[in-house]
Amino acid sequence: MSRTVISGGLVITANEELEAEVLIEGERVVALAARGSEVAGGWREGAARVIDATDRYVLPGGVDGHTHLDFPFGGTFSADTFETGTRAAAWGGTTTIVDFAVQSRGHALREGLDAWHAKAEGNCAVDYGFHMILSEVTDGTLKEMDGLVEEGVTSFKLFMAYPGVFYSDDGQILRAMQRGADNGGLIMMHAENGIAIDVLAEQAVAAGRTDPRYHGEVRRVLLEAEATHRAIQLSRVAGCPLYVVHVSAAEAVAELAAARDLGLPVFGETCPQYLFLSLDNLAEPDFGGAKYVCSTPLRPSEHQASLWRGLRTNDLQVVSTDHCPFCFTGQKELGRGDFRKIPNGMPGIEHRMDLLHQAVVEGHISRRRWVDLACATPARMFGLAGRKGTLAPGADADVVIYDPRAEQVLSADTHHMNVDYSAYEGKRITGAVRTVLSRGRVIIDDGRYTGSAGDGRYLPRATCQYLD
Ligand code: DUC
Ligand code: ZN
Ligand code: ZN
Ligand code: ZN
Repeated sequence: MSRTVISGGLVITANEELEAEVLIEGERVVALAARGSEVAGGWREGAARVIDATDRYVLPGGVDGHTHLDFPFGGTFSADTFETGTRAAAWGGTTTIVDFAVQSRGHALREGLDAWHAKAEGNCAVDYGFHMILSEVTDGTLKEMDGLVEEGVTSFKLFMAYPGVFYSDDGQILRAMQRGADNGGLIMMHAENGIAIDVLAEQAVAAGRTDPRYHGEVRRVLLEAEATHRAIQLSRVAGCPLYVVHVSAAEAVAELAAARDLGLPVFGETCPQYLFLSLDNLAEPDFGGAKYVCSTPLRPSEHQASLWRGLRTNDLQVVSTDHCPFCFTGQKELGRGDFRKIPNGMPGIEHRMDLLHQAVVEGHISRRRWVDLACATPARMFGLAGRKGTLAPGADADVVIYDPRAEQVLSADTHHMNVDYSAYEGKRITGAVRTVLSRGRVIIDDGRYTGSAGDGRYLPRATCQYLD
């Protein structure tokens, strides 16, 4: 079996920092040994390859628990395919994604899941799993949930937003939660009161307020907080854990914190766009605000302090991207004259590790918390513990060699996502991914892509391990 040794770096996991060398055999991490030790010297002699990580961090590959590749929205599809999106993920040090398969209304979960397998299989640069979006909760789909959990699709997203499209009412939500309590499936919630939002949106457009900024204004903070509160209470009634996706408002963080203070199994995720961008971006001229239209929306910058605090206090546990890119030309432009028609979503799969390193540099979080939020906890949350999110004997050899002193400027001219703008155009980042291994194979080699479509494998997942 081919041996690789990663030598000279600072190994950082969620739990520790070690000046250690990492021995990889085949697809797995086999052992760690103190830097310069006799044991490590022996490894280096017998290795097919020694990767020098001097002055660099050695991290577990990133786990992005929330992506939408080739995702249908508003009559168009997100611009990254599984091929382009997972390649961009690799460039950014993310070696595992969990994407959302979608049930179409009137159709079985199985049909949606099969369709997503067909999109992904043979095309991915990194390993991937699926959550399932429930667009319609019926007796049939409830029954199907059990089978999906058995086969490794162990989490289900429900929407309190988008009436007529993805929306579930409280009764449907309660029934899906009861099923999750029973079969171990984790319920993920898009928590916004979509019924009220649609009223406000219609009133805004009728009054001529059609620009992108009104997307942010009608999707009120209170309506995220109210839905978050309601989702928590429904999960208590059902007796199931709850994972709230893309939390953006301070008031929603407060709901989660209050629930967690009661000891409830309630979790929250936020995304880099809510930490680094704000409602002001939605007011950029010449329809430029459309680039920042996503839901939940970007908030006034005052909300960021609560999000950072939540990440530090563990009232929020995960940072994922909600990568859902639409090109400005031809896609975002569908909403000129009516912000409701702007496809909701932003690109981000490539820069989560970098933006969170920037947060380390700026003092918002520690290095270990960076790895925890981006690698270890999403792996445990979504049933991939032991294999993903850590560097320990037996884990998949998904490794990122990170240069913490490099300087880079984010730009659409240099990114690898298949989208014609960057949400962070011109932003300076300290730190950069240099080399990436996926199950022992080097797929980014000091700034060169050496992987190929089809390297990535499907990951059947266990149920949530966060409470184990
Ligand atoms: N929610 C998501 O999580 N992604 C895209 C659109 C949305 O509303
Ligand atoms: Zn059908
Ligand atoms: Zn959502
Ligand atoms: Zn999403």
